[in-house]
Order: sequence, then C-alpha cells, then structure tokens
Amino acid sequence: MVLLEISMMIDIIDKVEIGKFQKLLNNVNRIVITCHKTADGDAIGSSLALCLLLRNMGKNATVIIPDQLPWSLNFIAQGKDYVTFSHQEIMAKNIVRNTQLLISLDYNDFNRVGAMKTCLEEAQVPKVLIDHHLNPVSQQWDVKFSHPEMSSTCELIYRIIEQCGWNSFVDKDIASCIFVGIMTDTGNLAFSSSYPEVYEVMARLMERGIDKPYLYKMAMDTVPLNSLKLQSYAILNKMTVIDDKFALIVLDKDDLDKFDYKPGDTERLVNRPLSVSGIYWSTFMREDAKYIKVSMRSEGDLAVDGLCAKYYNGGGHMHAAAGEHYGTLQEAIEIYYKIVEEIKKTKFNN
Ligand SMILES: [Mn+2]
Repeated sequence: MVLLEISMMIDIIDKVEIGKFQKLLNNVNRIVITCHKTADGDAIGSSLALCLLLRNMGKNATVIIPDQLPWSLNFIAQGKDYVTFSHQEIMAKNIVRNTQLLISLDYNDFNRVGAMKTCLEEAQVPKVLIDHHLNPVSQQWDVKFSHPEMSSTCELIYRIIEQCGWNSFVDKDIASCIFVGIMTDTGNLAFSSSYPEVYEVMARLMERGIDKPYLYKMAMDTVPLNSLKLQSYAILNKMTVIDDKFALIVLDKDDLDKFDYKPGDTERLVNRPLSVSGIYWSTFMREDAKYIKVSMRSEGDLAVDGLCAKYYNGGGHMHAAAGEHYGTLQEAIEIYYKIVEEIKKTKFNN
C-alpha cells in the first residue's frame, strides 16, 4: 500500500497536467466520456459524475459505456442519460466522430473497452486519461492523470475537481456518483483506502447532502433472489478448496441457465472465499457466450494482476484482477492448475 503523505487540501495532482486539461476544456464544447467494459461502480460513478459536472459547466458531454450496465448499478444511472455502445453502436460512433475531446476513465489501455477500441483509437481529437490502474499504456493520451496509489478513479475525479476550483459545480447527484465509486472500489472503505485523505474526500461528499444509508444499501447490499440462490449454489456445489489456501469457483453455462443468469448476478462472489481464514487466493470462472470470464482476489503478498495478465489476457490491481480465456472452460481450468503448481513452488519451496 502506498501511503499519501500529504493532506487532502494540498494539491497532489501534477499542475502541468491540470493546466493542460483546463486549457483543453476551454477550447471545446462537445466531450465524450468512456469507461471500461463490464462497468463497475467506480467506472460508471466517475463517468456520470464527470459528465454531470461538465454539463453544469455548460459543456455538451456524453457518457458512452462499452456494454450493458449490470442491474446492480441501475440505481446510480437512473434518470441519467448515457449511450451503450453494444446496443447503440451507430449512434455511439456518430457521437465519437463529432466529439472534440475524449476522456478515458478507470482504464488505461484501449483493450479494456471491447468493441469500442478501434473507434476510440482512431478518433483524431485530444485524449485525456483519468485512472488509478497500474502501468498505463503510454503515448495514447495527451493529458494523463494516472494515480495507482488512489482508492478509485472517483477519488481522483474529486481531487481534480478540488484542484481545478470547480467545487461550486458539484451537486448532490455528482457527490452521490463519486461516493458510490469510492465505496464500491474499496469495499466500503475496507481495502485500498488505508490513508486518512480518502476519508476527507468522503466527508466533503457528505457535505453535499448525499443519502449514505440508501447508497450503501443499493451499492453494497442488494441482490435479486435468483442471484442469491446462484451464489449460494456456487459456493455449496461448485467451489474447490486446495490446501485450505486457494479457492476456485466454476460456473458453466448450464449452471447459469438454471438460475436465469443476468450480468451482475455473480458480483462479489469471488470475494466470498476470502472470508475463510487461511484462504488467501480466490478465483472465479464463468462460461460466458464469447469467452471464459476469470476473476481473482487475493490477500497478502500474492499479486493477481500479473497472473491475470500472463494467463488470461487481463489485468487489474494487486489484490483484485480479472481476465478472459478465449477457449473452453476445461482449458481455463487446466491453466489454473498450472498456476497453482507455480505458486506452490515459488511460495513454499524457496
Ligand atoms: Mn476503479
């Protein structure tokens, strides 16, 4: 964990980049904001917050997300407009074609936006990156706010707002979106938030009159009945625990069909095995239509972002990462057991 050693009130974001960002904004009206596919609370929260803020500043801003928002995040998007690339491709492409500025939130590699990739890469407009993932792909963005030490892109957005002096444009709606992003990316301030300043940001957001109990209930503690049943079934029948240390949960297409699976229904399932003391690596595989979705969580010094990057075309954070296997479920499982052997060797035989 990297500790921020400076107070929240001190400007920690590169002044040169802030200056470049403000100058870019002054010269444009039409702005497109994008986030990564399978948006999470931080991705959609930061996107909607920045969009509403820019609109409050008189700009014509549009959020385009790569694919359908999971049901669990509908509460935050309710009453707000955004474009879903997978469902409204022609419209989305037209908006990108006519935009004057492109802002990338909560991802740092165009491989993370799925089918939207080419469209964004080819756009001949200035591009801005605002993100907290490790190792941004260089060259692609004209302005870069890359802060892996921060809890979330939402926290970074708030700090940029403060530093740019845009506080007066922040209303209750914007504060709620940012709050949800920090809450979901930190497990309600359980992880990735072990520095005091993140609480100062939360406090500033509370001052905007947000309904914290409601946001918590909706973001952290609401599931449809079939999702509760699917997750219970997965833990009871589809979880393998190896050496009391590693957990693997696998759901194939039949399992998903049986419980009428919808995107979002397996959210946070991968975290569950870690609540057993001794288990410090959890992996979840789901047989989706086009690939095997692989999610990993870990504790301690086991980094899963590298594993997801090396074996499953993915990436993420040290303790929370994901990827995809383009092939059969059986292959994905075989790869997993190779990793298990590798980890056993490096961790216990050295
Ligand atoms: Mn994030």
